[in-house]
Amino acid sequence: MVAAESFCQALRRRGYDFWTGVPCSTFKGVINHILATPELPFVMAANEGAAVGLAAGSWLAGRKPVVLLQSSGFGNLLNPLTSLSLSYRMPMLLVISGRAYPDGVGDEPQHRLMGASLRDVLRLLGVRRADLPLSEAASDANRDDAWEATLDDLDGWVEADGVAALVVPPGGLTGRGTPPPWEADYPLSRADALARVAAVLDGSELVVSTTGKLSRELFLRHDRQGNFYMQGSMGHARAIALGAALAEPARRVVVLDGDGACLMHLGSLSTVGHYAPANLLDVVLDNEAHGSTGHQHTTSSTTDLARTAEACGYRRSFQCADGAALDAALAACRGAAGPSFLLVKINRQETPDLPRITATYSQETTARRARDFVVAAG
Ligand SMILES: Cc1ncc(C[n+]2csc(CCOP(=O)(O)OP(=O)(O)O)c2C)c(N)n1
Ligand SMILES: [Mg+2]
Repeated sequence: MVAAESFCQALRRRGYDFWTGVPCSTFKGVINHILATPELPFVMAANEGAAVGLAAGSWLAGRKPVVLLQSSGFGNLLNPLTSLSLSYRMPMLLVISGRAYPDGVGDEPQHRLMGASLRDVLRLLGVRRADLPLSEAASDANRDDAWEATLDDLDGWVEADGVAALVVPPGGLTGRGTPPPWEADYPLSRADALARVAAVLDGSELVVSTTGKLSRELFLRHDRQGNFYMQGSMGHARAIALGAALAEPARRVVVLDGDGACLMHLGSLSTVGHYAPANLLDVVLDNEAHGSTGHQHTTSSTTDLARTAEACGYRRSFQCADGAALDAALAACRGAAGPSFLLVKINRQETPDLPRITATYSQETTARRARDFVVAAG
């Protein structure tokens, strides 16, 4: 284990002065440490590909960038990595949390393919990779030397205008788990908001829920065959719901998204607005944070997602900051032609020990039971 503070200082000593990325729950400590340290200015990117763009831009302006990401975010990063940083030789250091790495074993199933492929993909691309060396013995005198030597090797590659990647196993970086304080607060929790939405459904809807704690909360309290719990593919719940809504116009489809996920692939709001399925209800539970990874802020506090949806062509759009407003908006959407958009401001209260859906349903089962619900009942 390497302390977040020592790790960040070691990068600063080597001249890294532009930090960007997207959080991972196993990086909670290090990202929260960075966010709480003014000498480590961090730009929260909408997605990992955008983080590579930010890093490249900072290099154009004379900086030495580092990008933090989860291994599952590597897919988002692949295009700008290959066609920008590697082809233009724009150096940067990637710090990747290795989920189900390196053998694709353990962790949640959605991490396994990327976990098993990451080493080979990095090698094929010519990215210099090293794994953060971990010592079992906390008292191992050589521990510090080992990881500092690893950093030196990767840094040499970056200094030669290459892209280098440090892969960190879960628990490899530790730090303060608390995010910076949050000024805003709202009466509804994620669980409260879900209960109010669930209360107005008539049981015929296909419900597509986003990755992370939202799906786990829905599973705990409102499990039903018509729920498609997405774990992974962050930011694509809306596209999945749109595909279903367009393919089966007679069926009401509800998407339950988070602010971080909505922002990650914001373009899908425009696709919904353009194709305007009357049978789509789009609900974003907005805690202004990546709640599932430790409440690091998103950029939703300065983006009016309700007006964005309206501007994209949604037929109606509401912003709800409490239970009464949410109930009124849900009532206004009932029976009305969509697409309708509900932005629900929620607080950061979390249900402890949420169950993992995969402990009950395999991902294959989750997908097929939802499909059977739509197709058989259709
Ligand atoms: C491509 C990708 N990058 C990062 C993650 C890690 N991750 C899982 S959930 C999550 C936060 C989601 O935030 P939001 O959509 O606002 O939902 P909340 O957790 O706040 O309910 C992140 C960053 C991921 N699963 N996939
Ligand atoms: Mg959120």
